[in-house]
Amino acid sequence: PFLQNVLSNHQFLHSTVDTQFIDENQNLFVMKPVQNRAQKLLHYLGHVMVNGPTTPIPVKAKPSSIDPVIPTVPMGDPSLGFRDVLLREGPEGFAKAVRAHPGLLLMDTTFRDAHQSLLATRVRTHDLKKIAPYVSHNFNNLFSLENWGGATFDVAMRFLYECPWKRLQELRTLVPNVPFQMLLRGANAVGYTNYPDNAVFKFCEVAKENGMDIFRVFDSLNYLPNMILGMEAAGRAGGVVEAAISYTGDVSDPMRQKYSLAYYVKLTEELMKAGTHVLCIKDMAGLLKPESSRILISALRDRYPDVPIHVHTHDTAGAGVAAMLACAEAGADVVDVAVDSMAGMTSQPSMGAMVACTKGTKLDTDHVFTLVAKCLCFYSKIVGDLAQFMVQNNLTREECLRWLSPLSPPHSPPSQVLKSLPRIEGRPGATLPPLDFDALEAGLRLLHGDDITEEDVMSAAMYPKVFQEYKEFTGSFGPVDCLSTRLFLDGPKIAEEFQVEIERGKTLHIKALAVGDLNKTGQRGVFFELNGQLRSVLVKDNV
Ligand code: 3PY
Ligand code: ZN
Repeated sequence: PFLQNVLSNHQFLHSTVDTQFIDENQNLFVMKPVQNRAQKLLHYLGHVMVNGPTTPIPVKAKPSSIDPVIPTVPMGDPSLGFRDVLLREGPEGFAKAVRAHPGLLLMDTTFRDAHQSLLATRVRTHDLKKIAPYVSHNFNNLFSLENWGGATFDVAMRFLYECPWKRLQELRTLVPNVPFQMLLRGANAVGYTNYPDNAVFKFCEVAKENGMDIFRVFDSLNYLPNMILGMEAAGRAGGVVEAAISYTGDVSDPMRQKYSLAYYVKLTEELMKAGTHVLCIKDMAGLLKPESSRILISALRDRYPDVPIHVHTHDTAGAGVAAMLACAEAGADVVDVAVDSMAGMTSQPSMGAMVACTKGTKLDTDHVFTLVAKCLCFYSKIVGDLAQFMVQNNLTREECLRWLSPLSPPHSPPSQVLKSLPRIEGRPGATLPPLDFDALEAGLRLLHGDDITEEDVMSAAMYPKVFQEYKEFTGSFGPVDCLSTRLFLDGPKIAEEFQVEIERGKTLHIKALAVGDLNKTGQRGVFFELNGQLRSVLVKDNV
């Protein structure tokens, strides 16, 4: 905190004081961690035992006390998959192999969009790692496994206090054979804002180095300059470029002309010119019906016989399986599904249903139904940000509509949306000065010490404040990503004994002993046994 105060001090920043001493003695600012990892984790557990979960859980559901049963995998390497084709033949060869594949291919969204849609992106790396070997061994014929991008990057740091890059690295080691796929928000990369172009290019480069293969690039308004920037960044990094058209309207309704078939055909033409390896239709609102699917996909298939077509939908209205079957029959090569326990509603259609519906037909996915059904047994809840906002603020539908109406074009001119905010002509990133990665890294080293990596620099470039808070949190509470999800959310019960592996071969044996009475300063002592020795931490009671 002292250092932050110095670095945000106006006089300090604007050099109206003599800071030469600081320039010459920067080592004074490299703070050594005051506690070791074990003590920090005890501090975390004590904090949860006294004050409850550190990450907001939108419903009052408690994590199950029954540990999930993890299906076993055979010894040895998993069978070859499409990633082996990609590594051998590059993005163009991969696209050809996908087109040449006889049956329907699937992308499994369980590790990203499914839990983003159903569980507010709260599935932790700890749990993903447990099921990853099973996926690698039994789902080796997937087109890809979507496991990154979208909100996962932000939420990993903001709410789960874990490093999104480490998730990617660890899953890559566990799943060497299935291509990894991510969602890239065009020029907004994995954030909610505009970044200088070099930040987007660097981001894709580092993502590729860490094991990402396929970049689904979209812009929610289909703004071509933003999409093309993201496509260039993914392509230059050596990734498979999958340009995604955001679908809205209804191409089967001749009365709806704004987003007509002609609109999608024209956009596809631009994306093909920009050199996409794979074309995606991204039906993020679950609007595709069997008839609109047939019209759209067969029109694109006729015009572009060589490009793989990949379709993404959400099962919000319950028509997902019917629509995806129609897409596949009309010539789509790949559709998105999630494992059955994480499918349906606002998530993707069920993998089991697609596997069963295509079995024995020319679209056979070649997946074994019983193996699909065995996957994941996570806890479940639905969170819609808007629904939550309405409930928290006690808003009726009418009040909410009144509140939203100045924001919804075309009823209002843009001035009501922008108010007094500055206006930018053209693509915002084009006029932003390049990001100085060296200066950013130097600043991070000053604040957080020398173990700042290239990946950390990218996290800070995307989410400066979230990264800062994540480093502060883990600086005080240690590697909480090593804790099981029940311990992370709920802490241990008194007298519970458990192990925490903080690194390969280094395991802490912990027993929770007692929570003490409130003292005069509003704190409680929490007592543990750590590797056979008594330890205590003092925790402020916030309740
Ligand atoms: C995201 O940007 O996170 C999405 O899932 C968009 O559909
Ligand atoms: Zn989606």
